[in-house]
Amino acid sequence: MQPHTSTPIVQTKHSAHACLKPVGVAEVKLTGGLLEERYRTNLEASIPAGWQQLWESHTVPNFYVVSGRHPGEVKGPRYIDSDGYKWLEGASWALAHHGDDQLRQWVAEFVDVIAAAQEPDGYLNTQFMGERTSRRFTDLNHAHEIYCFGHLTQAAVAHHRVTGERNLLDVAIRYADLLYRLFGPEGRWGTCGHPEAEMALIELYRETGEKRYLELASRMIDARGRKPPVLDGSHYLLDHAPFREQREAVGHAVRALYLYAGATDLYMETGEPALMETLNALWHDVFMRKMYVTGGLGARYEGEAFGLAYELPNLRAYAETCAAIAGFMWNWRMLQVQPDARYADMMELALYNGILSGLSLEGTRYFYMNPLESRGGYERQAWFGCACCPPNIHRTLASLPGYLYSLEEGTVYVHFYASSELNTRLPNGQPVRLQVQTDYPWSGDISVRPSAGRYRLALRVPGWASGAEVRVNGHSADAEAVPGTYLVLERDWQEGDEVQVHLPMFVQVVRANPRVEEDRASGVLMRGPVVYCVEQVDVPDGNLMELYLPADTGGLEAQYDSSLLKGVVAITGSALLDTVAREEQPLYVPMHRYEPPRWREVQVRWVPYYAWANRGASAMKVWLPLALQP
Ligand code: FUB
Ligand code: ZN
Repeated sequence: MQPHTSTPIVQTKHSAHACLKPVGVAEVKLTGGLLEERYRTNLEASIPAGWQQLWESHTVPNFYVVSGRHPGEVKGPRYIDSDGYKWLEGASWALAHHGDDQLRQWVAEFVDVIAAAQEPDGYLNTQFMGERTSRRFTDLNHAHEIYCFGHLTQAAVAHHRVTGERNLLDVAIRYADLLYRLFGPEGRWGTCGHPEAEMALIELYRETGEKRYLELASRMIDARGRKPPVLDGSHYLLDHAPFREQREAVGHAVRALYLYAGATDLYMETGEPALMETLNALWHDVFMRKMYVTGGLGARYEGEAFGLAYELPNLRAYAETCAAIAGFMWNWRMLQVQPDARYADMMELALYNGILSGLSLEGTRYFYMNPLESRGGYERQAWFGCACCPPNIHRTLASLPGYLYSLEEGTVYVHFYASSELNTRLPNGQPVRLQVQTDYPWSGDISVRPSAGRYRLALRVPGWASGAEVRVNGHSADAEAVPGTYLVLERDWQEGDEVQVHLPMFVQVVRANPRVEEDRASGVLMRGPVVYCVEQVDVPDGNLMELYLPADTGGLEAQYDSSLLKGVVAITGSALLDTVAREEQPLYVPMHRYEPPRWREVQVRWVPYYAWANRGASAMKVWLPLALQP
């Protein structure tokens, strides 16, 4: 299927303050490797099963009820429509490469009933129609109406970009126009307790050229932190201070991160320095003080919220899948503003760990919380009463091709390495084709074959990749591969040229800043961007709770095993087991009676964190205490 328009996830083509310009989801084809496998599983298993779940959870039936096509009642939580819209966004991106008739039919059916459900004035929310109409916009704090509009609009933009059809876009436009009448400059101050519409309105502006949507998004950001408050003045709703005065990430993590992403979209259009000052401070707080080693965000169960700086419990980590995705979306926007590799590093960390962990290997079960430790019994589920995470995975994986590359005048940026083909045009109209071959992240060897022509290739050298090397046709590149930067190669490329990137993949013990008290005496194994964990099933000779990481990990071996967890590099080697019978000891003893561990060496296997809990609900640990004693 040929996309009708260009198919970027975030259309920065005309954004004056975005250095990078996007490539379309349809312009990149994943051709092999882990990301392609996850992408395909999403298309073949997750999205179809998601459609069934949307029926069973009453998400789709609600639209049939309010449109008068089916009798019955509207059911579900107030944000349930958004689950359907997120699925629809994912299904629309999927259509960019997957012209499957069945999927197209589901999308068409859903779009049709959504349009039929819309009120003549543009309003659309199954939970506030019919006898509940009088409650429209009476609870901006918690009702999620504008949030659901945001997801509708993101789905509509994706649907329009991929299919060229206007029917869903027109629904979103009618609703956006109603919101503009109510909350625009002629209306009252209003915004949603759950940000999301900011990003969506700005994308709608980019898709339609209608400035009022940008103006409304900007006004919704300005509505926060007013006195008297437009919302409830709380940290939870990010209403405690005007946005430009916020410096610390607080409150509900997904709400906060969507707000930051929307404000970054606004910056790309306006270039207002005060916005970037705020965004830089918030970015530093989130990614330098409040992020798990897996890229997970939002430490606290209470309020699904950010904790204090360095408050990162492992067993009780909340780390909602949606929050890791929201962080990924925000970093993508920061990266478009300025091609600084640290944003791509954070995206990659989240993708290979805290996002992929949200989906089971067979593709139909999900984690909502992504703890870094489990005592056993924690498993993925087929759906949730609050089902925000599953369709967030659908849309993220379905749009993955659009995240691999960006463009700048005369430059192609390669952000993420995956076997893929890029077919695009530079902003000056020059056609460019790249063919990338790699087994990344299992291997750090990457071959890039550019099509002929004069242009620059900007290749990301990940922050962890000490000793990286880049060669062109077998000769060392003139520029040095500095970790945490883009290495730029400018040439008159000839057909048959090959760039070879070598990122040394070695097993590293990673330690946390000592301010993360819980991880102070612990280490985690990483290999490239992949975080490893140990599951009890891989410690046959002892209790995972008593396992320590030896001081010398030089003997650990990393090997690809095609029969394990759909094919992963596993790490095997010795660890130390404390053989003191701890359960018979008192909880606390005076120092002089403390009995240090007595070690026994055991053979252990570490597996990628994203793949845990796919062999039963085993106990699991990411961080292991270091055997540094006595
Ligand atoms: O409130 C809607 C969604 O449900 C949020 O994004 C998630 O964090 C969960 O609270
Ligand atoms: Zn979620």
